Amino acid sequence: MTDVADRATAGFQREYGAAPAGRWAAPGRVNLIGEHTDYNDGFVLPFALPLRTVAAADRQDGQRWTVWSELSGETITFDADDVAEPGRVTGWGAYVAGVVWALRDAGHAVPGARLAIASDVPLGAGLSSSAALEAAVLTALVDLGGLDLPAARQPRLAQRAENAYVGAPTGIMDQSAAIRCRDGHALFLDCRTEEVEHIPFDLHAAGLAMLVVDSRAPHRHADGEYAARRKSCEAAADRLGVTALRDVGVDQLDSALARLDDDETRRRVRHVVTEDQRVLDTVVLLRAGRVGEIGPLLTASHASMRDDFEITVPEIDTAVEAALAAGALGARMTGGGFGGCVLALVEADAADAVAEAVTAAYAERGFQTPAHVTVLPAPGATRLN
Ligand code: GAF
Repeated sequence: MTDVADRATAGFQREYGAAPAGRWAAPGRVNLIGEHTDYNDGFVLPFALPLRTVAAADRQDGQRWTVWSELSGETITFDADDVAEPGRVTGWGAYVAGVVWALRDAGHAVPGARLAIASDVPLGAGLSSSAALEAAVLTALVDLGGLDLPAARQPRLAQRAENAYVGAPTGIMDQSAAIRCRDGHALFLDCRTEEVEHIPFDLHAAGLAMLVVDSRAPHRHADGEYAARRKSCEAAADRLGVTALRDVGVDQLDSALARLDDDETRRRVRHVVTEDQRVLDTVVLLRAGRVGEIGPLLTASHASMRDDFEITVPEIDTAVEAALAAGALGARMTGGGFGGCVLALVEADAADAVAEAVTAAYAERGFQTPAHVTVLPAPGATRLN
């Protein structure tokens, strides 16, 4: 297939009969560790994928936005009235309109624009295609309009587009990854302060590879279940008298659990509190260059998502078990859950064998054949030449 930036440029040229003023790319992500911790003010450690969404764009007069997407083949147009309040633009266009709405709502003079969008980030695989789209459009509009919005403040705005315009109650991890990640590094993000540290993550030097397996599991009730987990965490924080579950340390976990009266809530809290600690422990190992030693933390994170947070599905658990049985150093589901992808940390020369073992385990259980790829940490959103 042609390069994604070329496809966006060609789409722009065809739709609008001119060359774009520029092209802006933003990546999908995987999360190395720290799941469902972001909306609990906790810690996450995602890295950007070499799969990107590209917006080719230029300004147009007036408060009008015209957007072509290669995925649907449609061109949509909306104006200032449509972005006066959330809800008027729906479907994929809502992610674009949401960004325009959030920028205007924050007081920015958003330029009218024509955009053409192409993407290599698969939809529905839990690799944050929506944040990649938001980030590509946001960086394009910020540059085209010369808006005063530094990169560190952009994720909150893109998250607002998703929460308030699209209506998905996500945390800030995916937008932060799409915008702030660096090549060769994982992004250690404190979701309360939004402070980041770029942690070197050199798989190659360690003789390792990161295998990403798309479970191909249909997202079952993902939206409702995500919202339910978030609610239950917020209710627990309330009952414990803390701002967010981030404020409960692992050393306080037992006493916190003793103050909660139902087992399900106790398990949800245990996941979040121990997961925050696993992120911190992973960062300590990576800072010391001990990449190969993070495997057990990844696997423990998976067990916690499976048993305590209850967000895995049989395809996902099968992929993790098969990868570990075939020699992976660690494996876990990545992303919001109920489908999506599994990460397996493997010796570089074992990647194929581990992938084959997962495929064989799938065949045995009659699941749809999974897709797989090995990835290295890539850069966040950027303007292309
Ligand atoms: C989804 C959400 F969008 C993120 O904010 C995060 O909560 C993640 O699920 C789970 O860690 O990707």
